[in-house]
Amino acid sequence: MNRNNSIFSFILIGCIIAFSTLCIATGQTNMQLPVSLRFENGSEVKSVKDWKKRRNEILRIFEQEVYGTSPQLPPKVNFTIESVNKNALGGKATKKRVNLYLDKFSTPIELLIYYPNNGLKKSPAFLGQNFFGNYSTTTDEEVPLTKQWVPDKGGVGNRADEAFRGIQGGRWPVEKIIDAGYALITVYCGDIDPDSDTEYKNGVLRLYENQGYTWGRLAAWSWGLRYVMNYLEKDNRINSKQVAVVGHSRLGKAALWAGATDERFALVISNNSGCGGAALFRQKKGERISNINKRFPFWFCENFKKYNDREEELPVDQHQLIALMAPRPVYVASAEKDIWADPEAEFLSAYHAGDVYKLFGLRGLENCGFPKLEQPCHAGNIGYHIRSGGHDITDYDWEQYIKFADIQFRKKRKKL
Ligand code: GTR
Repeated sequence: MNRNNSIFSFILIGCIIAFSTLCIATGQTNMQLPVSLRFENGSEVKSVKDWKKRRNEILRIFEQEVYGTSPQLPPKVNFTIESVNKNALGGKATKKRVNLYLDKFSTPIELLIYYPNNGLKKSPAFLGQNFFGNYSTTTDEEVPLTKQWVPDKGGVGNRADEAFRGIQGGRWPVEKIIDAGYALITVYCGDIDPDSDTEYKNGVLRLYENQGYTWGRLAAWSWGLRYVMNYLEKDNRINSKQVAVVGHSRLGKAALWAGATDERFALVISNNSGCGGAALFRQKKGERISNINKRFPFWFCENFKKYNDREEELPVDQHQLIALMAPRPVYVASAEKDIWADPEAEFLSAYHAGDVYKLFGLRGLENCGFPKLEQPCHAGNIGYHIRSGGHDITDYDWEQYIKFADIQFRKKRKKL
């Protein structure tokens, strides 16, 4: 290569990098994304009324091709109150343990609930699943070890163990949440269905076996969150119109699907949810469909395997999953070093959900662009931030969720 050629190549590569950086910064992409505001028959979606029909088309595709079909929720919620401590966190909170039962043979779905003792009758709330059992979220010995199967790192030999108590406490800044005036409800995803290919006989999949449902584990966890919502509607200390569903990573994927399938969730928060969560499949820079189907063949429905290395053939992409939340607020968060979840793909998908919000006369991320680290975008109805650090849910993330929820819920609270 002569000198002129190499200078030319150097400039060309520089221009390409600068151009793609600019595109991401403005939210543009040259990926061919499936169009949300066009019906399957090709006609345009022009009004909110049209969108309600189009929404069903998109929901059905996600159900058939990605997450699988799930049963209706049982009409009744059976529960027992296991304990109440009105003087938790030095008197700031009431702590309650509630067990939900799907049938008399099933193992309970155990809820650990903290309500703020701030004199308000009903509190807005965050509901989130945990990875290893409620005992892993706290050093508080009043919370029993889970009796369910736990994955490696959550106990010993797949059984909960005292030595693992509180191992994920850093992900649950209860005091911060209580101080901000929110209740917190956490539940172990494995109480709903174990995160394992071989242990599924212990969860809700067994209850509905041989009834033709195609759900994978993510849909089962989402279904469980919805069942918890049935209970929250009966809990007189929770403002069930202001429940934010939040999840990290695989549980962020489940939180998004719960928000898409159940409009009772007033705010939906996906933390580092990546592939099968907030990230656009078509970006193909982080975890791909073939990777996730290989490592976790039980998370999605069987049809989803058709799209291994064939992302373009999937009739939907994740900006449409985010759009299914509209007009409710939704929040996507990324972490700089979480390349596997692909922050750009998470941002672009949140950005491209904006056309549906616009139809409702609401703002998405159009005035934001791909932000710098620790510069959250909270101005519209789609929130986004990217923070420094890796794959995790941190105090910084929670602080942003609280701020965004404050803006969105506007704190219309009744006094006792
Ligand atoms: C990874 C998986 C991701 C994400 C993550 C997690 O191994 O590839 O999709 O779900 O696990 O849940 O921590």
